[in-house]
Amino acid sequence: MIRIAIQAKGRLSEESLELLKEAGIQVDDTKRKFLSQSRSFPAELLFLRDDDIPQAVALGVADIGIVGYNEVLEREQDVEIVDRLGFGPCRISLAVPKTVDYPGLEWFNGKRIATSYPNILGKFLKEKGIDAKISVITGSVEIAPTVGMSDAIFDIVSSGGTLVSNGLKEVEKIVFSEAVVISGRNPDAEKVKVWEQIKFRINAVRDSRNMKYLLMNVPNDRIDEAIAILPAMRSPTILPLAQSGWSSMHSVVAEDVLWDKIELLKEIGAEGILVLS
Ligand code: PRT
Ligand code: ZN
Repeated sequence: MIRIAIQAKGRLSEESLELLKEAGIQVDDTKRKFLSQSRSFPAELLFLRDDDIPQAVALGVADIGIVGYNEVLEREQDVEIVDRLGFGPCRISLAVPKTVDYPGLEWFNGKRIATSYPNILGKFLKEKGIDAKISVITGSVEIAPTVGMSDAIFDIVSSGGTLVSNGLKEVEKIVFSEAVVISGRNPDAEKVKVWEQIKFRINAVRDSRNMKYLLMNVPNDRIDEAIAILPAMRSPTILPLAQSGWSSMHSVVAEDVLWDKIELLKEIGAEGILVLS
């Protein structure tokens, strides 16, 4: 039995649950408890605050965890990043009041910076030789300059809307984050085997999210050109149609190039094009 720690409630919890569910690790989340056993896989889910996930994994309370990379960096626990998941993208940035005529990092010398990420910020300032005072605040960091608690902030930014509505501007992007999978340093062999299974499933789910299944009819004398347009995972599937001179072609195509490929396929005479998720 492998134990997976995920965020109980917050920005990463739904997507973490959804990803595990698509990977065949389902729990009855309507009755979400602190610990829930999966009905479909030898795993149990431990629901925690995101702040506690790196430590839970480092201590072996959970075997693996899904958490923001920002928390992994901040908590400085002995864990390994084994996979990047792509959801929950954000950055941790330095922001100053929008009226500041910002000259560069030296502006922060002698300033007070409010943050919930003192370790990451402390290291960064030290590395850059900036002498600033760090004030640790756990919530609503963005209001600190307005109420006179700090001159600047170091906080998570996603769309940037929160900064703008608090009269701040982003001046330095320091860390880029996304949800990651972490594991302890020395998992036992049995757990590694189960984890490899989960990893395979997660990768398959993640890959399929960005892929589309494409079906079309192609004149037989243009098949070589169609294959050149559509290099699939191995190569496209081709089936003869009842109507002579035509074949049906099936392939898997990355979403970001799908429409360009379809234009090229139309130019070589492909018809009846269908796109499936
Ligand atoms: O209760 P718990 O401790 O588990 O949750 P939490 O409140 O500490 O974290 P939560 O649920 O807010 O975020 C979980 C994780 O989501 C973070 O650790 C990041 O990895 C990731 N993430 C992605 C974000 C954001 N985007 C985000 N926009 N975390 C927080 N924000 C906040 C940010 O703090 C700021 O207040 O959203 C605001 C900025 O958003 P924009 O879009 O206005 O720039
Ligand atoms: Zn938290």
